[in-house]
Amino acid sequence: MTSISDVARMTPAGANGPAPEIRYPNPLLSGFYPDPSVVKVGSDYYLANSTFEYLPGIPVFHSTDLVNWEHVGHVVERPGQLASTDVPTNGGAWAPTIRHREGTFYVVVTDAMGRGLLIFTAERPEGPWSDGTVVEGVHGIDPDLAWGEDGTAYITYSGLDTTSEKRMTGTHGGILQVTVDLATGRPLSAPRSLWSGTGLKFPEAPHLYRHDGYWYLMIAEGGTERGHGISVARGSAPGGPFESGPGNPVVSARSTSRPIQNTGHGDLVQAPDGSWAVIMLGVRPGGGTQAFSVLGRETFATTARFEDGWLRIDPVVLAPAEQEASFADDFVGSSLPPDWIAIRRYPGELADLSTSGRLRLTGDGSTLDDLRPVFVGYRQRHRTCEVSVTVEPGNGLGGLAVRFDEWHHYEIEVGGGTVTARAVVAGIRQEWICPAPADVVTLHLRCVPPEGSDLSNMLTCDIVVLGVSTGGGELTEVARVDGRYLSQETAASFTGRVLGLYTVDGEVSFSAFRYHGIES
Ligand code: 6LW
Repeated sequence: MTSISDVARMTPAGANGPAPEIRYPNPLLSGFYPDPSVVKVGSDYYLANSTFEYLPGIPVFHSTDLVNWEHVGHVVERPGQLASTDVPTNGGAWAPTIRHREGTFYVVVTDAMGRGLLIFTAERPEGPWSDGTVVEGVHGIDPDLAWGEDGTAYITYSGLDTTSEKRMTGTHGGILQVTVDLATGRPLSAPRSLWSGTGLKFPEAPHLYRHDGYWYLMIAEGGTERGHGISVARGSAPGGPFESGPGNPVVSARSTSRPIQNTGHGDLVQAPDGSWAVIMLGVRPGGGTQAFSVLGRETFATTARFEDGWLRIDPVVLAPAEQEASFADDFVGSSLPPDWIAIRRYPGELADLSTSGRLRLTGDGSTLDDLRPVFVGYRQRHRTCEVSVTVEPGNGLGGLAVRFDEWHHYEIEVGGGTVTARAVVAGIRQEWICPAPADVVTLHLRCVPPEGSDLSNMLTCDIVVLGVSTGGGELTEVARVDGRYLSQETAASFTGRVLGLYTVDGEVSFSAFRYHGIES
């Protein structure tokens, strides 16, 4: 197995350009971990991501080397911090910025289509974090927080109003800035326009940095799809004026055949050796020509440097830390590990772990088509993976699913003596039904590379195989579905695939959850 230190020594042939040095394992965080923000506090680093409608929200990771990251907590871990209960899909926690000043950690974030622009604070990055203070009257996404030399707090943001779903289709106000009283959330100035990029669509993800006498404004532009990139400007004050740098966008995978695409939306940080790194989002599409990103937007890292007073950022290089990884949950603790997530509610509201070795979920009639299914999930982290769980449905109905959102999900479920595999794509559904082979069955979900060399196979990303077995026996395949419909490009949600256990009716017992992923 390749170790992280082996990865750090490898230098591959570069696709589209000279081979860059590999300093960081990539992905840095596999699976749906978009919009990363990072802060250095002494010799410690903390990283936060968007979570949208999933809870707990905004995971916080810790590292001392920017290479190995440990999940230490969540900013959002109790009701009321976000308006998550009824938030529409793609609403919720969008694009946090994590910062630290004078002993306090700050996360500024938009609760899109929810509470609006929020400031959370904590004494420790693990939490507890505050209830969140609304920045009244400031409507935008991707807020950044920076302090001027006189201590003035600047919130710089992207002028897309997500206060309601309707407004999302409105005009884009470019990069804007207000000064704020962080204690009350009260804006102290009217929104001012700053440099908004080179004219590409969706100028967003602004961050301000002070370095060597300049204030640098780094933004993403081009949209969060294939045109995504990062552009840089500089000025002599945090409020500008800013002058655009040479060679913008300074990093983008657009129109290249690099394995990591959509690179952009990043945050700059100084590595322990004094060099610079940008932590940013990207996707790993699979399949020919258009290609489909089933894991959603993940977190990557790349090297950067200041040259002639300007920030240069190297392309992101694929360098998985390990070729294979496994996760098992035998449901022995009193709560689920923090990697489990749920939709518009907390896993703890759903999971009954009172019998060691079993997770019991009690259905309320809602299905995976609904906004708040009885579902606890684990992010798919590898494009090729195998998942299984043993299910005892009793008089209920429940199963194993791969979900992008309520309009896009594939699942296999058992109940009433029947096994049903189902594919739902944009509300269009197909079912495959067979008799249940036993009262207790193991359900399987595999994401495998497409077989065969005909064009339709080459164009797609993976095949999702849904099957059933009993007592450790052979798997009976119930359905095989083209995976491209559960991808960033087709589902068009901001999240990624989540593998999960769900119950529709009755009390269903799950045991021996297994995930095995292979880099492919
Ligand atoms: C986020 C924006 C973006 O607010 O997508 O890629 C939006 N960047 O900056 C949702 O993640």
